Amino acid sequence: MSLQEINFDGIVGPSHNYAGLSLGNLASARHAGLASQPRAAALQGLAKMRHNLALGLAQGFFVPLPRPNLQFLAALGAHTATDPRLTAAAWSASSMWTANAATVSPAPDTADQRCHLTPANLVTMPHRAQEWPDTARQLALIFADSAHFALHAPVPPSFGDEGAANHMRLCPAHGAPGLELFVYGRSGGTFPARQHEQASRAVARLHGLDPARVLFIEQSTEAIAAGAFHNDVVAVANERVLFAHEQAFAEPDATYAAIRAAMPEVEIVIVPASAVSLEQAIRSYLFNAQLLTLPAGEQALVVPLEAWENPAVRGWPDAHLASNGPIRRVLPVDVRQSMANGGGPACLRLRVVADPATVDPRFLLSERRADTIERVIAAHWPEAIDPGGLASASLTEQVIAARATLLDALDLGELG
Ligand code: SUG
Repeated sequence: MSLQEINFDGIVGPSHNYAGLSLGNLASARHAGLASQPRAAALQGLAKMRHNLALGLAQGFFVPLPRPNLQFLAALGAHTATDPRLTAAAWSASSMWTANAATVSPAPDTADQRCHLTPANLVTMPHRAQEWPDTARQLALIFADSAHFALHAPVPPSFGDEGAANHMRLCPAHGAPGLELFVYGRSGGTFPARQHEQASRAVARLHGLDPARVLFIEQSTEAIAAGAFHNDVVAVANERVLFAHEQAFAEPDATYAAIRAAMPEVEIVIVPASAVSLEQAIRSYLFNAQLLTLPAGEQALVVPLEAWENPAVRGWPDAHLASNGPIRRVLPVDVRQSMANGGGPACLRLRVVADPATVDPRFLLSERRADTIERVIAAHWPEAIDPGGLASASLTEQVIAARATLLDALDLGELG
């Protein structure tokens, strides 16, 4: 049994568009109404997956959910011409951000030594709340092996749960028992706090975690007000390393002390606001990075180009690399189409620690499977979508057919 981290990225769906649906997500608001490029978006996402595969890392994927979601509109007594916001919600390709698909507790952390997954209910935003039933169907296929995986129902509303985006895990090595950190927000600020403390506590209980190996941490209200709608916009963890902005947590000193008490070998890398302001961190998504352990054992930070090319932000990685800190490589990737909707490299992936042999192999990426996916995207994904034209019959037909072609090419007809 060889446990390793597998990153499951969401393939960007053919209906990817900029409708400005997410209050508190500044990039989504800034790009509202602009034309999107679904084909380029999906190819960028695939290139990121290939990049990580080439580093020697295990890579999986989730396929896009069915869009437009006509059942969602029907349940509201609506149709595509009722209200442009509802239409945009039914068309949203937001399931690409699989960090919000579920919370995952690897087997070494749980009472029954199985990997536990709870799909996120995403109740704060209507366009996201429609995701979980189809996400749960996909999880049930990928992680069908019940000797190794336990799948839960989502936490009931009204306790908002946004999944792994508000969950971090520190451990000596992926396959060893870890310390799980659940970050929640307190409501009442300018923007919605999407992760409810009770949702985090429910997930920890349902997953059978040892209370001594779990911390519940409040996100700082200033981070949420500045546009950190998820904790993964200001912090990321991998094995022994926690990489966070100085203003990520409500009570930073108490938080670091509690982490150190539970895991003395932790290396906490804090970026001070004097080096990168909260505003610059959120605009560049420096922290919405994949912190990965490369096969040789060193840690690499996969950052969006926006962070790498921003002179005000770039000084920090340059100084850290020169200081021989725990992050040894910084690798930029181009996911601009996703970034324009507030989704960076970390949002696009769900981390699962498992033996790849226990996962449905149809969802694991190889160069060959990547070629198949790329061919389908290049031939069938729309080149551009104007959010004003979402309901057109020809676009609807194209988007439905594109997904069906992908499922067919991947032998995943049962998700049709
Ligand atoms: O929920 N954007 C997503 C971005 C999610 C990023 N995920 C993580 N940080 N893990 C969101 O706000 C934009 C939709 C629109 O405006 O059309 C959107 O849903």
